[in-house]
Parts: sequence; C-alpha cells; structure tokens
Amino acid sequence: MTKATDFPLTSFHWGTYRAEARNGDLVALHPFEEDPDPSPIGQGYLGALKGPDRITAPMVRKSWLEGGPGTKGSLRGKDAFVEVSWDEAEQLVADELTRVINTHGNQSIFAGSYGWASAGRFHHAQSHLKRFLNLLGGFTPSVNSYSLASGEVILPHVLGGAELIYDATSWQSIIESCDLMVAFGGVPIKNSMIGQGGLGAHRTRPALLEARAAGVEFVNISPLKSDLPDALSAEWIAPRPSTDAALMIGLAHVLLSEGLSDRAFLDRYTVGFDRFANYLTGESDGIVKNTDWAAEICGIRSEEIQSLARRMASGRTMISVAWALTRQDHGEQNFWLGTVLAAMLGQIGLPGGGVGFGYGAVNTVGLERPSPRFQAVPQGRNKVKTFIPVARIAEMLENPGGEFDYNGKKHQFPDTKLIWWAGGNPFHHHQDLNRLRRAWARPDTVIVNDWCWNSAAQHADIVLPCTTPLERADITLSPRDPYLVVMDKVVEPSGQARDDYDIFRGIARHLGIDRKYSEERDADQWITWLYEQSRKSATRAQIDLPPLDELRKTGWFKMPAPNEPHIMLGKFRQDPEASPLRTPSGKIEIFSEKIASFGYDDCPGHPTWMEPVEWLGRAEQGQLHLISNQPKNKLHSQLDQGPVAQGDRIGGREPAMLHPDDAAAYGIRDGDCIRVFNGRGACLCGAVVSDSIVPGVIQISTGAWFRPGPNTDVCLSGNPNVLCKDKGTSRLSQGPTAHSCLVRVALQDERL
Ligand SMILES: Nc1nc2c(c(=O)[nH]1)N[C@H]1C(S)=C(S)[C@@H](COP(=O)(O)OP(=O)(O)OC[C@H]3O[C@@H](n4cnc5c(=O)[nH]c(N)nc54)[C@H](O)[C@@H]3O)O[C@H]1N2
Ligand SMILES: Nc1nc2c(c(=O)[nH]1)N[C@H]1C(S)=C(S)[C@@H](COP(=O)(O)OP(=O)(O)OC[C@H]3O[C@@H](n4cnc5c(=O)[nH]c(N)nc54)[C@H](O)[C@@H]3O)O[C@H]1N2
Ligand SMILES: [Mo]
Repeated sequence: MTKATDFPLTSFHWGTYRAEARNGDLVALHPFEEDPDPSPIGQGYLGALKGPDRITAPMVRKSWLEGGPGTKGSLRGKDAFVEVSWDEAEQLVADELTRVINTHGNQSIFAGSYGWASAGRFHHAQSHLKRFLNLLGGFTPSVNSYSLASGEVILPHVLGGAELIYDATSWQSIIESCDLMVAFGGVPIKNSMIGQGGLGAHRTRPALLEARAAGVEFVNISPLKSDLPDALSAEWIAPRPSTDAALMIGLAHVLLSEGLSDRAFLDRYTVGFDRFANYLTGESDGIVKNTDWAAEICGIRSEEIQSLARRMASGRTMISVAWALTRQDHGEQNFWLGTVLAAMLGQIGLPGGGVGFGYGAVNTVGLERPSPRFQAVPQGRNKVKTFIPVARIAEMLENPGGEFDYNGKKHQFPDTKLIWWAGGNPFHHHQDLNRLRRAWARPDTVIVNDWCWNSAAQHADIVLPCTTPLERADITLSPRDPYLVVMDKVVEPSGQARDDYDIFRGIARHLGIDRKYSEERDADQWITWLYEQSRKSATRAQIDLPPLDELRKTGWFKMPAPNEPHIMLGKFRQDPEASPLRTPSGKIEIFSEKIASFGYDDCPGHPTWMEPVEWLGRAEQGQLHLISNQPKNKLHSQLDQGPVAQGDRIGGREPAMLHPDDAAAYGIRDGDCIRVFNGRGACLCGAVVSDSIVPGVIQISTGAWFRPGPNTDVCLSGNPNVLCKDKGTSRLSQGPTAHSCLVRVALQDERL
C-alpha cells in the first residue's frame, strides 16, 4: 500500500503537504509528517485547481482589443473578454510597453505589484516582473507593506531597524522565563498558520500551550475573545478598537506615578523619556494622562488599567503588539508605545521579557531558527526614482503630479499609463474599493498575471494565465523557516497556463531581451543556481546544507535551531556602547528629534494619543466599528473560490460577527442576510451572533472576492474593503488604515 510519505512534497505559505494525484488530477493533500499542527487552508485547492474560475488561456478585454490602449477604462470589471493566442498576447504586451516607454517614460509604468503570490524561491511572480521591467529601464515601485507599513517606518526611528519585527525573542525563551504575556491584538492562532515563502512545521499553538503549562499567564487585549485560544484561560480586556494608544499611555502613567518604572534602564538605554513623562503628567499640554483619562477614551475601567500595570511590573512581562494595530489611523503610535512600556519595565533584552511585534501574526515570529542569507532571483536595478507608499495607489491614479509627504520628505506621484500586477490582488487588499475602481479606470492599460478569475483579473485589459505551485517544480528557501522543501510538480498546468517565468520569457523574445532576462537558464537550472548560491552563503554562516541531489532524494531538510534561545536586543542590553542601535542616538528613542524635525502634526516627536479618523468615541447612533481581520480559512483572497472558504459561507456570503445586544437592536438573528454599509459602499454578509465579540464592534474577515451586483455597487460576497477608509496612517508612513472604520448594519432582503 502507498504510504503518505511516498507522495511528493509541495509547500505553500500555509504549510507543506504531500500531494496525491490520480490520472493527472489532484485528489488529496496529506499533512507533512513533520508538522504538529497542519492547516486546513491547503485543502482549498481541491476543486479550485481546475474549477470554473481557472483562467485557461490568455484573454483581452473586448473594448481594449477593438479600440486599443485607453479605450473605455470605465468598463474594466464589466466588459467581456476575448481569448487570444499566446503569441498574440505577447505581441500586444510588447507593443504596448514600447509605446508607453517611448511616449511617456518608464515612471508611467506602475509595477509595485504588491501581494503574496505563492511560495517557492524561483517561481516568485513579483521577482520576475521586476527583473523583466528593470531590463527595459524600470518602473514605479511601491514601498512598505499592507501588513504593517507604519510599523516598518517608525521602528527604524525608535529601535534602529524594521528587521526587529522578525527578530523577536523566541518562544523557547518565553516558555523558560516569562511570567505574563500581554498581547495587544492577541496571538491569533488562525494567523500563525502562515509563513511567507513556505513553512515546514506550525509552531505557535504548541508554543502557547507549552508556555501555559510552564506557568505563563496571558492577557488578550482585543475586541475578539478568539484572538487567544481558550486553552490559555487568558484574561480578556476589550478596549474600543483603535484606542490602544490611550490604554498604553494610561498604563505608562501608572508605572511613572507609582514609581514602578526602571529609571536605571531608561537612563542607560533610552533618550527622551523626560519629554514623554511631561506629556504623561500633563506638564506639556495641561492634560494629565492618568487612568481616568485613558478609561474615558478606551472604555476600560480605570482600576482595571491600574491593576494590569501593577501586574506587568511585578514579574517578567512580554508585551506583544499585533501588526493589526499598525493598520489603523496613527498606527505608528502602537509599536512606539509598546516599546516605551517595555523600556519603562526595563526588561528589553532580557529572557522572556520586553516587547515583540506580532507574535502569532505569522508562524515566523518567535520561531527558533537560524537566519542565513538565501539567494533570491536577481531583480537588477530600477532606474526610475518615483515610488509610492504601498497604500497610496488610488491617490496616485487620481492625482498625477500631486505631492505627498513620506518619512520627512516630499515626493510627487507619477502619471500612470500602464499598471502591471503579478502575484497580488489589489481588489482584495486595498481599502475603499469603489474609489479604487473609479481611479483604476484612468490608465491606458492594465495587465494581470494570475491563475484564477478573481477581481484583479476581472479588472484587467490583458490577462496572462499562470501556473500554481502544484503545476511546477521549485524549492522553498525561506531564511525565516528552518525547513527547506523540494517542491515537486504534481499535475500538469491547466489549459494554456504558463509559469510566470515563461510568460516573461515569451514577451522578452518579442523585445529582443530574452538572453539578458533568462541568462539562458531554464527553470531547473535557475533553481540549481539559487540553491548552490544559498548553500555557499549558509556555509559562511556555519550552516551545512546538503548537496542538491541529496536534498532531492530526501525531499526536505531541517536546519538545526541555535543552541541558545534568541533574545531580541540581547546584545544591546549587554553592552549598549559596543552594540548601539542604529538610531541617531544609538539608544531607544522615546523622543525622536528626527521625527520632531519633520513637523508632522499627525506624528509628533514622542508617542501621543491622537483621535483616529473614525472610532466609537465619535460614532453616531447606529454606527458600529468594523474589524476586517485576516480570514482563518484562506490566505487573503487566495482560495476564496475553494471548498474550505466556501464551506464557511452563510448563504454564499462572508460571515459578519456581531454581539447579541447589537443584533437585537436591529432585529438580526444568527444566519440572517445583512447589509453592512457606510458612505463609501455596502456589502452583504451572513450574520453570526456571538458574545465573543464586544458590543459596538462587527467583524468581517477579509478575502471574499469583490463581486458587485450587475446593477449595483453592493458587493454580494461580503468584501469588507468596500467599507474601509483609504487614508494614510500619518504623513510619516502613509500606511493603510483598514481597521479604523465605522459602518451601519441592516437586515437585508435576499432578493437584491
Ligand atoms: N480591510 C483590510 N484589508 C486588508 C487587510 C486587512 O487587515 N483589512 N490586510 C492587508 C494585508 S496585511 C495584506 S498582506 C494584503 C494582502 O493582499 P494580497 O497579497 O494582494 O492578497 P492575496 O489574495 O494573497 O493575493 C495574491 C494573488 O496572487 C495570485 N497568485 C498566487 N500564486 C501566483 C503565482 O505564482 N503567480 C501569479 N502571477 N499570481 C499568483 C493569487 O491568485 C492572488 O490573486 O491585504 C491587505 N488588505
Ligand atoms: N489564516 C490566515 N493567516 C494570516 C493571513 C491570512 O490571510 N489568513 N494573513 C497574513 C498576513 S499577510 C498578515 S500581515 C498577518 C496579520 O496579522 P495581524 O495583524 O495580527 O492580523 P489581524 O487578523 O488583522 O488582526 C489580529 C487581531 O487584532 C485585533 N484588532 C484589530 N484592531 C484592533 C485594535 O484596535 N485593538 C486591539 N487591541 N486589537 C485589534 C483583531 O481582533 C484581530 O483579530 O496575518 C497573516 N496570517
Ligand atoms: Mo500582510
């Protein structure tokens, strides 16, 4: 009999599986034998791989094909598509690139192409798109991520580097030395199922349970009870969404006023505490930031804030600040304040204590593993100097030549004529989709490489069908995961689908750059080259990787974990003079002269509470705060069409969770079809009535494919991004603010 371990391996962002195919079809994905907590997400491929949403041939939007570039952009997402041959599609793309570059210049090509694409070191869609366009003179890129843009921009100012996000004190250190883990935004198990670039073994749930068994206590600070598993018996504190900054300032006030802060640590390792202390006491602005002040804003009782602060000061405390807390108005403040609280407790750089950014956001945070440098597909050099902060896309399209602030400088938006997306879904990830749709009508041409007819493909002019990881061989080489996995080709590509590499190679031939683009290597030769380069650099870091032919035989390899549990900023703690931070002062910046010098009223020189643009403190009667968090049954919009995600739908719509009190106020019962709406848009959802969410808050996971009805803008499948506001976190980082959003709800007649 065939054993599961006889089946070939493949890897996704949500884990490694053994894939079973019969007669050319995928029939099962078996959990990888090394994985103690496999994710169900992968099963979404069954049915989706060859389902009705698969793109099986190159397609061109009818009006564009008939009228040429710039024709009826407002029909994007509504027009019919016409099938063309690969040769015809390649020629159309090559001609359009030549026209745009010659007439408007390379900066008018926007190819930031943000998105998660698929695991596998070689077949990484964005790398190929960028390498290809750089050979033609470049393109306008985007900077930072939707995940935590404001965190990525603030941390270098405060702690000297954004890479600390992935350098968290390890779970092992928490298990051994921590007394209390205070998790702002929780440690959501559902999110820890993911590891970018592929992962071997899910670590977070076992780590949390080990920590609990070792006596670590947990506090879940979140509007959702489920952000920490029940087995941890965590205390649940639910502040109003987007008010954690006020809560943290209240906690800091208790530490200061009750003499619980570590003055010696603050003196030796930080700068600017006194300026912040003057803000806490009200000396600088006349407002005392005590717990009564905080309670008024965040809705947590004053005594509860005091007792949490005292508890945090009474032992070894790890503060976790979820990435979600950066995806809200003034999101910078939460990472900054989490750091300041940990500095006041004086535990940064000690085992099991201090601050960590996003435990549970992905499997990677807190994972014990070495961090070698692995070779990526070389992207070449981009000669174009224009760029946008990733979430400013609609503004860029609306406002060519317009000025924007970013991290201390002023920049200009380019005039975009051509958009090319490969490996991302802007109609999933961007906020205010109706606004995006209007702005998206403006460029002359939109090209999308994807494997399924999701909303990004639907809104393109030229659609180039690509393969999935199951249809190509690759290798995972993630510096953030200890497992290397040889990914086998399991089934043949559907229809005429091609690897992204072959798609670009085909177009490169029409433009005479094939040799430069391919370096005359086929995919297999590239994979070998990537592996050998990575192996050499691993050797330099004293990590021995097996030769490739040996690895191909075993299928996977696990790099050994370091001997000592990792402690973030441990070296800095030991000797701040010998190992200074890369901040201007070399220390933790509680006051940043640099940020203050930018003069931004939405991000001053020290952490500050500023009212978010939309929040319950200013809600009108009938408004609820929307949390659009990550879906448990898929990765963003990926596999939304598959059986796992569809199986959780209610009447075909995304579930929306609300509290029994709110449901009662609108006559909503469990399972009802509801309309969630605000001035920006509306979507239909299936109601889930539950007391594991606080009153006043409604939760809709992201990921449902944007599907406006034939005669309406209402999204029929429940994509919350029709509701979320499209505004930058601040002039400092211009990050997305999806989580600061008010909505209304109503019962909905199903016949819309
Ligand atoms: N309201 C709200 N919005 C959010 C968030 C939120 O919390 N709330 N979260 C934000 C966050 S953190 C993120 S990271 C973004 C995620 O946004 P995205 O990363 O854009 O979302 P995905 O659905 O993962 O998009 C990946 C796309 O790549 C395609 N793809 C997969 N493999 C391949 C391949 O090999 N080649 C090509 N060409 N394509 C491929 C998939 O089919 C899919 O269309 O969403 C953001 N949006
Ligand atoms: N299954 C699955 N896992 C994923 C992803 C996925 O799509 N599916 N996406 C991956 C990606 S790209 C990313 S960036 C990470 C994101 O990781 P996170 O940012 O941690 O993910 P979210 O689910 O958006 O938010 C975590 C929790 O924060 C809470 N929260 C929201 N707003 C507030 C607030 O104002 N205050 C407090 N205290 N809590 C709040 C919500 O209850 C939410 O459940 O997840 C990754 N993991
Ligand atoms: Mo993300």
